Amino acid sequence: MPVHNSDISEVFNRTADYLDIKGENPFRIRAYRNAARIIGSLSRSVADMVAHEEDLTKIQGIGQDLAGKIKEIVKTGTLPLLEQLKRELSPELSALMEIPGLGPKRVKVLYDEMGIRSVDELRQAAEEGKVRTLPGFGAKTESVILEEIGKIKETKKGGLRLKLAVAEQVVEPLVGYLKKIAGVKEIDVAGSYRRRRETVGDLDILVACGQSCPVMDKFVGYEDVEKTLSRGKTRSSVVFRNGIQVDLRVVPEASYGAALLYFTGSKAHNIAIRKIAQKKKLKINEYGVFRGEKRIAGRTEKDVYKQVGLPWIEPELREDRGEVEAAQEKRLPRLVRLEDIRGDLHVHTTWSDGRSSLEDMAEAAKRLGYEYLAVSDHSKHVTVAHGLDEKRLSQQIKEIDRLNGKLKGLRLLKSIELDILESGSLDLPDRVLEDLDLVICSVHSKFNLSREKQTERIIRAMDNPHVHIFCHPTGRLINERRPYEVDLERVMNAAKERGCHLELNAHPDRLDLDDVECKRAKEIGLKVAIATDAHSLDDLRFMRFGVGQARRGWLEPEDVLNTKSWEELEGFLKRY
Ligand code: DGT
Ligand code: CA
Ligand code: CA
Ligand code: ZN
Repeated sequence: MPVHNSDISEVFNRTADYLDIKGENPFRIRAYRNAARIIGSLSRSVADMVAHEEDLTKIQGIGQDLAGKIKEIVKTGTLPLLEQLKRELSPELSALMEIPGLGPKRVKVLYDEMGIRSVDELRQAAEEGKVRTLPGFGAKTESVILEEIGKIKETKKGGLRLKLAVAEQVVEPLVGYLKKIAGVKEIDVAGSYRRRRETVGDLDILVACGQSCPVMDKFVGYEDVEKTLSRGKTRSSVVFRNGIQVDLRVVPEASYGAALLYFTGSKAHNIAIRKIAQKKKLKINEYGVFRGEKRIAGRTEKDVYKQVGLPWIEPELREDRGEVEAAQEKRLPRLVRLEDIRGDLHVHTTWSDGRSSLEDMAEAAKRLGYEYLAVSDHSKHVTVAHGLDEKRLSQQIKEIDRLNGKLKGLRLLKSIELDILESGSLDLPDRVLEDLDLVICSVHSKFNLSREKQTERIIRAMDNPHVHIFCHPTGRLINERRPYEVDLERVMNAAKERGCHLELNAHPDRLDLDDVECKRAKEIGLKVAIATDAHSLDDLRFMRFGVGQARRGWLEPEDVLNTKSWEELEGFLKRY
């Protein structure tokens, strides 16, 4: 059974966590964390590379030793070291570390001081008021822990939602495999996946094929399938080994469009469409549009929409957030597309914590057809990322000038990702910012300020007339870290007043701003920069996730800064 990159990364991270709790050598721990990060952000399947006997050491940052461990994980799904650590300490420490606010450091204290080895033991100790007595905990932390334990129970009930990028890694090979089966005429992944939601609950695949097509047998026999939940002629459900449920439905060609519309959803959109159909005395379902007994549409989505008097609606809009009314009034947006994007405005290189060189990043951007690429390494306050001080920044500027002299067709923009300090001041002086084409800034620490203080801090940063873009505006990490407390509407209005812009960070773990916030930014009249925050060549391809989220937020090319040519963009970067 193939192992996904995210599984490998998880094994490395777990191993690092356990070593941390055991109090092992920090360098050894860091090596595992680096490996997790590198594998987690690769766009190629490592299991595939192993299957093709490719040399893993050609992956940047992977040496002989790690290559051997990766092969071990691909083969067995785990590492002997991790299994031994689990036996030695407790297999349930992983679950403890997943509680927000409880990293390996705190779990170590719980384990060392009180011998807590599982979530249940922790809950009991917290309920008895014992946790607050531990060094670095306190009554507040104790009550937060109890609250979070309650939430785990709730989300477990609702089931795990997979990040879109992870779902993509699972579903693309599956679709490739199903497509090749003789008799398959059409295939689409419907549901939330097609609507490009940031996470998906399950995957809904739709196939049109003739009689006696073996697609169902091949589907349940697919190598990634761990369990078959149900199996029928027209519908089967299976669970993949990473826990995701995949439904396959087979429909006749004449109903394909109606079924695609139905299973793409959202449910709220479907209900809104059905209401319109009913007013026209039509019946609509997954088989077609019917007047009495007669099917009058069903072959394509477009036919179905047409019969209810609507133009085709882009899947990303189908959330019943005004798209049906907009369609009726012929004012649907012309959503931004990946091809509209002319450059990336936030990337890192080996000058700070990126894993690819400046020159390699430039070449990769050229291959993507970009006209410009902003080199925005971290500034000095972010020491863990080797942030640049004044001196190194001016060295980098010289290097960019040199490269710009020889790169044809791509312009490297001189940029920096400033760290916003707790006070709202920035960590490099104004005189160095004057030499840059683009200044972006973000919050990397002190996530727990009050809403008022966090909002003030960010607005104060934008008071600096050199700042152009405020990045990953809520700081959230999908499924991992909630947004910090901030009055985003105030931040947006302040940005607007100052001629600043907001980023939609396209990293699939962030997608920050989210869809609803993008729409709000547009309504306020702000422009959004869709940028990848790439730390490697492969990461540059995260742009597609950002574009998906922007489309869900109704953004059109004119709402997005990096659909403009550099000449136009330069105009937009003038502060008021
Ligand atoms: P997910 O899987 O939670 O990320 O979200 P979806 O949207 O993929 O939802 P899912 O998998 O439960 O169902 C796929 C689509 O099927 C859904 O978007 C709309 C349609 N659908 C499911 N149940 C109903 C229903 O009760 N009524 C209507 N009108 N449509 C439904
Ligand atoms: Ca679904
Ligand atoms: Ca489903
Ligand atoms: Zn960054």
